[in-house]
Amino acid sequence: MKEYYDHNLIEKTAQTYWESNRIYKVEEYAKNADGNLKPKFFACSMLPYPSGKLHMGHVRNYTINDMMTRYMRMKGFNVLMPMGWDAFGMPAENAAIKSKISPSEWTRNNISYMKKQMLAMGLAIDWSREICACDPAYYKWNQWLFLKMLEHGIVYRDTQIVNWDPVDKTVLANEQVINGCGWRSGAIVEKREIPGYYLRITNYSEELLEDLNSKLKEWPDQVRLMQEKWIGKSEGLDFYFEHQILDANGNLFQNGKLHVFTTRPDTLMGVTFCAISYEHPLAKLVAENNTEIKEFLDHCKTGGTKESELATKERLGIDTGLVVTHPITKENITIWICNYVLMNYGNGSIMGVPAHDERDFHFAKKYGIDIKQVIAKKGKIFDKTQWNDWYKDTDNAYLINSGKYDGLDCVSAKNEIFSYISENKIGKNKTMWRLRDWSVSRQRYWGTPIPMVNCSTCGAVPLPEENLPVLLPENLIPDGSGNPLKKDEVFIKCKCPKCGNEAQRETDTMDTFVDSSWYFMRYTSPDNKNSVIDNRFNYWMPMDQYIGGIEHAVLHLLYARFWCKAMRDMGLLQLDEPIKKLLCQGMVLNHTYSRRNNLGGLEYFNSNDIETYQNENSDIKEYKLIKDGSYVEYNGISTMSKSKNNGVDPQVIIDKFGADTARLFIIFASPPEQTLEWSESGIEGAYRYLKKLWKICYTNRDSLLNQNKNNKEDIFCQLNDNQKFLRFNLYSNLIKANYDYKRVQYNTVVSTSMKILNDIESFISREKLNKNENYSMVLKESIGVLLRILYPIIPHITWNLWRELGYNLTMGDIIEAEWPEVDQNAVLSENTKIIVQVNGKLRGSFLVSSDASEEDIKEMAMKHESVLKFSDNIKRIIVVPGKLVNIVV
Ligand code: ANZ
Ligand code: ZN
Repeated sequence: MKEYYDHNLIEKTAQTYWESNRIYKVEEYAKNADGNLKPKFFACSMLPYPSGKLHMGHVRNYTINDMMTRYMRMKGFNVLMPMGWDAFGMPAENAAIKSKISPSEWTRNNISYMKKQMLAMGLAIDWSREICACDPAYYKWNQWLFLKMLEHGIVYRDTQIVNWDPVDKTVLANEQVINGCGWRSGAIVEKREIPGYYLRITNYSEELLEDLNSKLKEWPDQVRLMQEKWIGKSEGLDFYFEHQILDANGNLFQNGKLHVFTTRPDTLMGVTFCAISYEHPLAKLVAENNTEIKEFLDHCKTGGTKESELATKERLGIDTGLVVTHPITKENITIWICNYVLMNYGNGSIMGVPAHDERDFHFAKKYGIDIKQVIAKKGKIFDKTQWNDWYKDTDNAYLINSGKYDGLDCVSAKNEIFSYISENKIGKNKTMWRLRDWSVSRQRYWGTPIPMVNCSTCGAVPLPEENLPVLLPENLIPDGSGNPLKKDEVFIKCKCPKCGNEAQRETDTMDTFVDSSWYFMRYTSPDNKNSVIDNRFNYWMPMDQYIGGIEHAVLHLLYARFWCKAMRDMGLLQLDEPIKKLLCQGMVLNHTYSRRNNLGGLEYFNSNDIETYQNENSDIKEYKLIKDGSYVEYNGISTMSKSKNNGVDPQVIIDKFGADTARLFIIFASPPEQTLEWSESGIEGAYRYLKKLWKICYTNRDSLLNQNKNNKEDIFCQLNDNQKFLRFNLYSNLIKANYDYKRVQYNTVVSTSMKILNDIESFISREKLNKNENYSMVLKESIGVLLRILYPIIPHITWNLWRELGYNLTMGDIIEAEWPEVDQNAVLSENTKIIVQVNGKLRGSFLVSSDASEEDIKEMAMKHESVLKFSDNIKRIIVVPGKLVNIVV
């Protein structure tokens, strides 16, 4: 055994052993020593994008995952922790444009580097199940599932609206539209309709919503709430306003009915305008002979398609000069076209109630439309010049200015107005959903080719299954002017599967969310060439624990849920929800420093490049760049990111201190679900702890190695108080650690193990003169428990010490060692813990039997190591039986 903690050597040795013995490879239906089936546990981290190297967020995610699975393995579970690569997507294309290497080469290089880093972190991954989204062996099944879904009517073709760059003549992703302009050409981006494929996720709206509360009880509330909002069930009234508008042929336009959807029928008497979307057929009709309106519609078409962009857009509108009739008052109501009415929600048209809807309020104010208050509250005064949130409240509110409905509360008014509308057959209750079908076509190169062929006679024709996979050419280098597949003759040219004539292969590829919607299922059957999943799926699924960032709360996790349900309905599996338990780990934060440069932009600096000066006479700190002494500003703590230049490269930490230090710090610094503040001194503290652990084991190696007595029962009564006390503390702490492991409060597992090590340390120093067999036995027992509590967090050092100190001889390798049992005898309440104080200050504690006399306690306190140095100055000793001893000096 080496005298000093050599993290490099220890981690290399352990990792080499683990890899060459394929320690983490798992098989289904594994049995325990008694021949019984072990329960299974499938825990998985969200699939990383191979961007180049691991960042701290990855490291945190995988460390939590790794700790959990190592613990579960010791608890007797058959554990699967797999890993894969979300290897398709835009960044690879952007890198290719910049550095002229193919996305394939760039991606594969990154994967091999990041995999090395994962190995260096000592993750207990079953690499035999590795999945890579850009491997034909994987994406073939994307294509196969796509065709199945087409067969089952879950995939359909329709037009989609995309961002069109008129100069580069290409479709842009939302990220490529910057302030409404193309990122490369700078041209104003237009919206265009092109054909594309959709998945009918909306068929599952009701079930996706329902199951959130009935089947996902172990998901964070926050995620469930976000999904609920995203699905957006809304119950309201769908009715129409009558009108006399004629179409080009002189017939009543849409039968003289303008349909609207409202969740507030109680405000019907407050309608002062109606509004339609710029994409509404009526808008198109009026634009035909009105250039001003046509220009307005054209203007609305510019800008991105991103929802966040639409939401923050300035509210604009134009009066069409047309009117509809109010269903109750029969007054004329003007129709406006306005940019905040969405075509793909409700009817694409609304009744405007400026007094009680905030968007309508601002719109009406801007265009001088009448604002008519119809809802009032006691003690509140309505002010037309300013929006107030109570205007939209229905609680304790009542109707005014509403004729026969005056005085009714909102609920009764809703009912009354609904009765009127339904009796007159002008509308009915309706449920609207915010969720839209999932558009999966991307006009990009680096993705799964959509397995369709476009034939001039037969249209879009699916490829037969035996032609899969449609291979994506890997040698193309995009130049930024659109999808290179479009220019690849070899790829495009093919025969129509239906008529046999020359046809063109589809050049759109699939949204990369397709890859991540079901990859975790494939981990169960990764090598099956003949089917997408097999029997092994039933053994492992549903996933017991999923771990990843909250940024995936909606899209990825909703798509994954949908995908599972769709596969179920196609008869491929029998499962309603794929993921039992979800943990969203918190972000990693760090200090941020910046300065304005000459061009007025913000320039960020890494804390490594900064020196801090503390002004002696005040609290003010100053920050300077080390290289030239110039001042920078401290911006506080924020999420580690490239853009803020405040990242810490995990590799640097691993090289300098080792993976165990990095892991220990990350686990200790914060509970898994909370944010974690990076701290240099925290890293150093973790490193010191490992050195101390090593040192204590090293110094006592002889006692530990030579100790083979382990029949606790019959010698328990022979132990001295010190030994009993250590065991009492040890098992009390084990109880605490068990509790924290169960509730995934991992940071306090570390503090508990720090306490255990301190207890062991003071035990050793107290028993200096008393190193008999019992001493060694208790020491060995305690260190054995400590190593196992720590092993899931810091597997390398503990694996090594376990062997060096001979624990493996009786208990096997620590990886499969049984989780320590609490010795209930040691924590029985016949022992009482007495606290020792000197002048009221806590100095330590010891254990006495519950029936010890005051004299006994006094005597033991005097002998306590922390009191010995005061022996000569003791003035008084106060004993509170069963609690504490205070020594006054
Ligand atoms: C009148 C009204 C009065 C409304 C009031 C709200 C408050 P949720 O809850 O999200 O379903 N709306 C209907 N269709 C729309 C569309 N295509 N684009 C934009 N807005 C639309 O929202 C329903 C409400 O959003 C509807 O109720 C309608 O405005 C508006 F005091 O009708 B409301
Ligand atoms: Zn054909």
